[in-house]
Amino acid sequence: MSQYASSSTWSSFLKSLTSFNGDLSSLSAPPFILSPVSLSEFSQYWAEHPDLFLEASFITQDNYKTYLLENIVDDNDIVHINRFNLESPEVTRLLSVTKWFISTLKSQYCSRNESMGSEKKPLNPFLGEVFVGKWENNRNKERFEETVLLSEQVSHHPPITAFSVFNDKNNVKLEGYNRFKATFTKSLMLNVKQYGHTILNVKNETYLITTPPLHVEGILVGSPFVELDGKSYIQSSTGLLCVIEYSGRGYFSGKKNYYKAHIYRNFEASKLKTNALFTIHGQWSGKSKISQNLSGGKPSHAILFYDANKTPVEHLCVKPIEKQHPLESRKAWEAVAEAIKSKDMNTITTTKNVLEESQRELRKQEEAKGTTWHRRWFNDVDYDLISDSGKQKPEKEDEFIKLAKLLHYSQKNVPSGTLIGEKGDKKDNITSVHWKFNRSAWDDEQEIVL
Ligand code: CLR
Repeated sequence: MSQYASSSTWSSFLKSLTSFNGDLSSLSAPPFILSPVSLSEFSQYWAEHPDLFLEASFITQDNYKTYLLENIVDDNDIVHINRFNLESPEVTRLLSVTKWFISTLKSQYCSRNESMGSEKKPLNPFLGEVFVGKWENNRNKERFEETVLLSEQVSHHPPITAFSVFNDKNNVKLEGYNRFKATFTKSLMLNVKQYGHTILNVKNETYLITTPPLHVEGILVGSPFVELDGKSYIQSSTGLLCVIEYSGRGYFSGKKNYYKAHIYRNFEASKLKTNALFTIHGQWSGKSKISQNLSGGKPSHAILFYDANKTPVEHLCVKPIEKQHPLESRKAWEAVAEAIKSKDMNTITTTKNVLEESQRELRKQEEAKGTTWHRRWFNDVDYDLISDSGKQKPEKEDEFIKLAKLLHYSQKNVPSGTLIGEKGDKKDNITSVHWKFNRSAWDDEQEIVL
């Protein structure tokens, strides 16, 4: 229990949650539960293991049989490893991408608990806020070169963050966007549905990645933490598919942060778990093991696949605040962040008001001029090919359309991971607008530097 949980400010905050209207920015929470970090920074969690982010690009026809296994070997597993049969570079690369994806989860969902003692309410990014930086990969500079992160707040209400992570040297790039909807249960648990998707591109292969629903526990006692629910998918352009199922303590395992991932030859095969080629299971915040499914669906001996606690993160390098552009997150929020750190409610309110007031002023000016805020590096593309919204439509060879077909994935603005025909997809009048990265806009960027 947090030392603040019994305070009167916390109990009146809890009371205010019972009339929550879905808009988190309208919740005024006591200072100890406020984070000085903006949501626009969360995009960095996609690559805090830059070596794993790039790994699939090093798996080739020549090394696919041994590459992954050499890198995961725990001494005790040697005898079992030789029995693994990796049939193609495509399969090995999907296993590698799965390992990287699992490695992102601890950063995405546990890092605030580690750095600040609990999950906290992040700063709500303003429209046009950007967060940029790079991983310099100094430990293996020759091979890795630098990986760049670009994150841009493309919508304020509702909050939508678009992002891109790319490594030009190795031709690996990722792009996506995220939005979420949150509701409180009667027992004051926060249920969160994520919207949006991410596409990873490794040389000639692409992967469609969906993000799972989650809930925040521990709010009553003042120490919130995240647990993942439901499923997420990694659909490869080769047809191969990884389905990941999440559960917390006491659902289908006694452990927190538990998951089970199955690798299938394709979507059809995924209808039967015994069709899985490989099964990976464990805790995404701890150890995971992998086994190969032998004929008849019987798993081989499971060997260590990934250990989140033995693989330290590499933090993004961000310019010092003095060198940042006014739209850069840490620069724009500097005064508010300082006030939050000193837990001074009055200064928090006044500094926040300054920022919000100048945003309102900008919106007013735009309205008067009949213009809208110019998105820097991302475009909203309308995947509804029938109705005309006046927005940009996807190109013929669009990767998202191609991958969505393989996964029978809904292209509508429904919770991430919704397949065609599932609840949500069946509703009418849902748009199909998704944010796409515009690389040439970044190449032409004059004002914001890394
Ligand atoms: C944002 C996108 C990231 C993954 C991710 C991780 C944790 C989520 C966050 C997203 C959205 C905001 C979130 C957070 C956990 C808690 C926080 C839901 C989906 C809410 C707003 C905090 C509520 C504060 C309580 C004190 C009530 O890639």
